[in-house]
Amino acid sequence: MTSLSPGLNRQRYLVRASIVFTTALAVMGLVSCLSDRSTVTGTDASGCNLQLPAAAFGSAVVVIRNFTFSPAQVHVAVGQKVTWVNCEVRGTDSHTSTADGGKWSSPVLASGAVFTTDFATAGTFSYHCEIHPGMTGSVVVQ
Ligand SMILES: [Cu+2]
Repeated sequence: MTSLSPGLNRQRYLVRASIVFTTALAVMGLVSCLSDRSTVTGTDASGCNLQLPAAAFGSAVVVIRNFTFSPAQVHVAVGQKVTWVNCEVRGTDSHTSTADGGKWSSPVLASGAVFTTDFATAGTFSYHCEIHPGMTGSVVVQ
């Protein structure tokens, strides 16, 4: 199929760069979530669904875990897609990715669910989780 995009590589770098701010347990979960994305079926030990749909290929990936969007600010090129992956432990917390200005709104994403949307215009777009308004992030399209 398609090779992973520079956006995905950048995402991996950003997640690794944030390791010092997280607990060892959370890091293990995040790293396995990202590094095993080619897994054909289902779940890793932490319960994250690692199978991304074809529509997500070429995306920058934002992992949702421990009530946090990671990275909190994701940078993409005009026309690129962003995919949010709910990597909370299976059967626990659902989240959404909802633009503050209404530009996009995911359905409620149960743990393991994925949402992809594309960004056709440049700008900085803030978003939040409708269920947990304290969860915020932004997409910078340039
Ligand atoms: Cu949430």
